[in-house]
Amino acid sequence: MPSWLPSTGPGSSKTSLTNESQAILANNHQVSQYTREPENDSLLILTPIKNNAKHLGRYFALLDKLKYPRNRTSLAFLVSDSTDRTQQMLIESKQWYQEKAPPELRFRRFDIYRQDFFYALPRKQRHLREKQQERRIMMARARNYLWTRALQNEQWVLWIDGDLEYYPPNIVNDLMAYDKDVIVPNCLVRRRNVRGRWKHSVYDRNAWQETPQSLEMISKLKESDFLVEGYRTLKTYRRYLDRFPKNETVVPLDGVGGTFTLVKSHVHRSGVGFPAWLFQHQVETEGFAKLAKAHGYGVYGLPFYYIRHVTD
Ligand SMILES: Nc1nc2c(ncn2[C@@H]2O[C@H](COP(=O)(O)OP(=O)(O)O)[C@@H](O)[C@H]2O)c(=O)[nH]1
Ligand SMILES: [Mg+2]
Repeated sequence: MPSWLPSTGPGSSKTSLTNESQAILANNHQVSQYTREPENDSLLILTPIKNNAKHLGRYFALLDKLKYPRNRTSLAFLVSDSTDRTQQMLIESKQWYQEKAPPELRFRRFDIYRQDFFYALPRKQRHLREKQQERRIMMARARNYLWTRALQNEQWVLWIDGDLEYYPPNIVNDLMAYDKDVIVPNCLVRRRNVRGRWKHSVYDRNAWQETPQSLEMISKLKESDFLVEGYRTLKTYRRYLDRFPKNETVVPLDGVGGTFTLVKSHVHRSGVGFPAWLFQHQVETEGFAKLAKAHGYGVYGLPFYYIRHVTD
């Protein structure tokens, strides 16, 4: 077993949480209305990945805790333009899980694809507004390469980013229970405030609902205008997942991110992928949500079901 992989078992330190984090994330039990026990369905987990070596130990530690049956779970990665040990570590983990690990840890399939796009953006620059359109188009292409190659007969596709810090073990069963075409939890991030205390806030601002003001703003755009969230210089008036009252546990969305996104496979199979061109002013995952809705599929979010992204 590669030394960087987590030792299995409940005490794994890679996924342990502080008391304060536990209190916030324990809320999930109240929000998930009921849990679905998977019968004969199967799941394909897809992760586009690039220079993600330092998060991979936790990535697998979290996967190992998932309650969804392993023998009905497949895993596929698309590695692009990576310059760190990401690819080598994935190969090591595949050898471990599929050849050496105890049978109950084996995945139905474990595929690693490599496709370079020769796109380099220093991690520090990846949130500059002027870089977003090209960066998100690259991501769209990566996601399309991945699902079109990896999807076989699975009923569910789960997109998970490589740099998540926490999600609860029962999340797949919980999300499936809502029985939606596309559904996302609320992806938070933990940052220190000015007084040095940890504070949780919404990380994934690609999950949003249109509002009368946002629709009004959109009506004045040129066809070639690209919209992106989270920039003071571009007000979009969308409603993010932290803007819902406590009684609205499941809400329709018009945009989603890809940090943790459960999709019924028939959505992708019917041709709904990730636009690598502007579709209703959006690309990639938000374009995907818009395209899914245009096809009549239901896209939903859970404002009070939390997962956590690493702190950049
Ligand atoms: N294949 C591929 N994966 C990428 C690329 N850029 C980022 N990723 C991966 O896609 C996921 C989301 O990217 P990330 O940079 O974390 O996005 P952010 O959290 O929205 O800033 C992570 O798993 C990354 O490792 C890319 O160009 N190609
Ligand atoms: Mg990320």
